[in-house]
Amino acid sequence: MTQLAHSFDNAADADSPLDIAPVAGRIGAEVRGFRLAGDLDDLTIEAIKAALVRHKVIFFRGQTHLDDDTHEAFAARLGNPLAHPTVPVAEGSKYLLELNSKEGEAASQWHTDITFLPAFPAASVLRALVIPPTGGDTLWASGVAAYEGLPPALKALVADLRAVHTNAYDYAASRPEASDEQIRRYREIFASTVYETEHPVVHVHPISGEKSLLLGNFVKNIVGLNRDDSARVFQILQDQITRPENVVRWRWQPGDVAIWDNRATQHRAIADFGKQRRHLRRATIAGTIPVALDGSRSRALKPEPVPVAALEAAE
Ligand SMILES: O=C(O)CCC(=O)C(=O)O
Ligand SMILES: [Fe+2]
Repeated sequence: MTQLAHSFDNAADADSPLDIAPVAGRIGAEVRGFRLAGDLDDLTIEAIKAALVRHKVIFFRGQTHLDDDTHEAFAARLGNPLAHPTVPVAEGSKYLLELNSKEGEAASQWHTDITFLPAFPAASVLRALVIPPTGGDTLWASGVAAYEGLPPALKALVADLRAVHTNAYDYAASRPEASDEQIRRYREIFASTVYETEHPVVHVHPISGEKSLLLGNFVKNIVGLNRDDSARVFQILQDQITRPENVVRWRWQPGDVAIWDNRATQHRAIADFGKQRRHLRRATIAGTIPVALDGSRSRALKPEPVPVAALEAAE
């Protein structure tokens, strides 16, 4: 496989058997004329995985033939499926997460999926069932392009930083528009068990070896800084990740599937669709424990601190 000149180059790989059309300059590509299924051969699966690591998020239009079973069967070909640790699975599915909006609610804060766990997901596979005629696009940002774009002084700063990620954040404060029902759902379901994990702010991608910034909405604080400094440093880095140059925006059609490399990206929905219905389902693939630039690993703080050796054994 040809090497990227550097990660800002989002060009298609000439050796890929897939028909790949990059979408934005640094992230995102459409795989054209392809039918996803649970029984794809190994070489095709390897080509999809390679495109995923290269482009960070890949899009497949027109997959209206997929149902929950074939969605799950395809996702299971990419790795070990992982159900959300606190949210019950979508009705009738084995491990899909339901994202069914009737009141305008959406995951509209920048985040990386489930980073409050040590071995947070490697990839997510999101399938659009119902999409409003206007609005409800999704954005993805490249943590790799963000890291590479940092000036040397900020690269030096982040090299040793670690951040605590948790699912127990102040939901109501971060979403003043949330309904009482949404706040209740957050407390009683999403945060029913509190998880906390300390991750490096920069980690080394386990496949590409690229360095990627790892932050997002589940970050509670940066270790060793007071609250105000933590918030300021977080914001400098978060702004770098979400710069439009590091982002791709996808206009959904029903039947579209987006697969993202959750180790190298953040994403968010755009909550501009009022009370129109918007319904998607997501499969999630288990990941490994991030490794910092100095070789150290992320570590679980809650529910119980887990010794690194036990985590390695469980990988
Ligand atoms: O609704 C969206 O566009 C994104 C939802 C999300 O965050 C996810 O599926 O992980
Ligand atoms: Fe998400």
